Amino acid sequence: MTRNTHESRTQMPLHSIDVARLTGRIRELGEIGRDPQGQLTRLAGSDNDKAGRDRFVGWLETAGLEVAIDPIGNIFGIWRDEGNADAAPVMLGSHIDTVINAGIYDGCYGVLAALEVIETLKGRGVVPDRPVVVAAFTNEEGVRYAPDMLGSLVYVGGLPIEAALATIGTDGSVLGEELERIGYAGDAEPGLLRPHAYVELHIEQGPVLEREGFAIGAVENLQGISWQRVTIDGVANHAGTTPMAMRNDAGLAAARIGLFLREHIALSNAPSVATVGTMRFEPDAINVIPSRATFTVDLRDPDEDRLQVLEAALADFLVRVAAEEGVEISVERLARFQPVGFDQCIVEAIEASAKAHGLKSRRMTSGAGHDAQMIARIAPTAMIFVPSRDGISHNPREHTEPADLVAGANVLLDVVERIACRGWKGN
Ligand code: HGY
Ligand code: MN
Ligand code: MN
Repeated sequence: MTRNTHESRTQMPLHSIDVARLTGRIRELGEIGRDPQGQLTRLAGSDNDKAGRDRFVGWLETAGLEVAIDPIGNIFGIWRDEGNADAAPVMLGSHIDTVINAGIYDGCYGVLAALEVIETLKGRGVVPDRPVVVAAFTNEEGVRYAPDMLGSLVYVGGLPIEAALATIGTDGSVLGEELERIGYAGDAEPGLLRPHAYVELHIEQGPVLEREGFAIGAVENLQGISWQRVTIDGVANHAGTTPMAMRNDAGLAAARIGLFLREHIALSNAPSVATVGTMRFEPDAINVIPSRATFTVDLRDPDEDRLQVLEAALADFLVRVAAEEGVEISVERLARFQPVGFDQCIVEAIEASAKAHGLKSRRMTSGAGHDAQMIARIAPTAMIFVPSRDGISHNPREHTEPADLVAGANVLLDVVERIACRGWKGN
C-alpha cells in the first residue's frame, strides 16, 4: 500500500461511505435501550448504556481497531500503523448516551459516521500520515450526572478524574460505581491521545439548515451553557383554608421564576435561551401548598458577557421572589461552560469538502453543547452539521434524511483525508 502524499491525494476521486452499513448501524444502535413503551433511553452508566457501548465496541473490534477505554469510560477506536503511530491522531467522535425518550441520531450519528469513515479509508487501502481515532465520550448529555460533556471534560483535564467518578446522579447513584458495575471503568490513561485535530459530525438539532436549504453546516462556534439547580423552601399548608396573602408557596415562586426568564429574554432582544426542564414539588399533593420546589435552569447564549448578565438578572430576581413570597431560595451550580470558537482552518476544510461534493454549506453557531466544546481546549476543533427535520431533537421524532446523513459522512471523510492524508497546513 502506498503512503498518500499531498499531491497524490488531490488527483484521487472523492471517496464515499457505505450507506447501508452506516444507516443500518444507526438503526440498530437506536433499538438498544428501548422500554416496553418503545421509548429510547440510554443514560450514562445505566444497563442500557452498557448495551449500547457493548454493541459499539463490537463494531470497533470487527473493524480491526485497537480499543482503549479510560477511567471515565470514554471509548476510543484507534486506527494506526507502525508508520504513523508516533504522529498525533486526527480524532473524530461524539457520544452514544442519550436523553430520556430520545431520538436515534443525536451523538450516535457522529460516532458511527466516524467509524464508517475509518472503515471506508481502510477498505480503500488508504494509509494516512497520522492515526485516526473514533471516540465515544461518556455522559455527554448530563441527564443523570451533571455536568454534561463530563467524559470529554475529564479528557481535556477540565475536571479531575476522582471528582468526576464521585459525581452523584439524579437517582443517588455514583458515576464511578456505575461505570465499574457496567464494566467501563477503563485503565487507559485519561487524555492518552492528544489530537492533532478533532472533527465532530452531528445533527443540527435546530431548524436553520432545513429552513434555509443547506446540506452542510460548517460550525465555527458554540454557545455558552449555564446549568443551575434551584431549591425553594416555603410552608406546606391547606389549599382550601389558607388565604392567598398568607401563603409561603414554593410552587408559585417557582412558576414566577420560569415566567421571569421568558419575559426577561423577550425584552432583552438577545438570542439567549432559558429552559426549566425539571421540576419537583413536595409533598406533591393536590390539596397541599408546596413546601418545596426543586427545579433546574438551563441558560445559554453565544456571548459570554450576555450570559453573565442573564445569570445576574436571575440571581437578582431570586432575591426579590424570596422576599415577596416569603420563601427561602438556594442555588447549586451544575455546569458552566463558556462559548468556544472553532478552528478556522478546519472550518474552511469543511466548506471546501462540501463544495467538492457539490453541497451547499453555511457557517453557523451551535446552540447545543457538544464534546467538541471541550476538545477545543486542547486541539484545533470544528463541527459539521446536517439538517434536522422540523428542527426537532431530544425527541423520538428526531430525524435526518439518509441522503443528508450520507452527505455529512462523506464531508467528514473528505475532511479527514485532507487533515490526515494531504499534509494539512492547519495549526
Ligand atoms: O445539552 C446539550 O446541549 C447537549 O445535548 N448535551
Ligand atoms: Mn449530542
Ligand atoms: Mn443531546
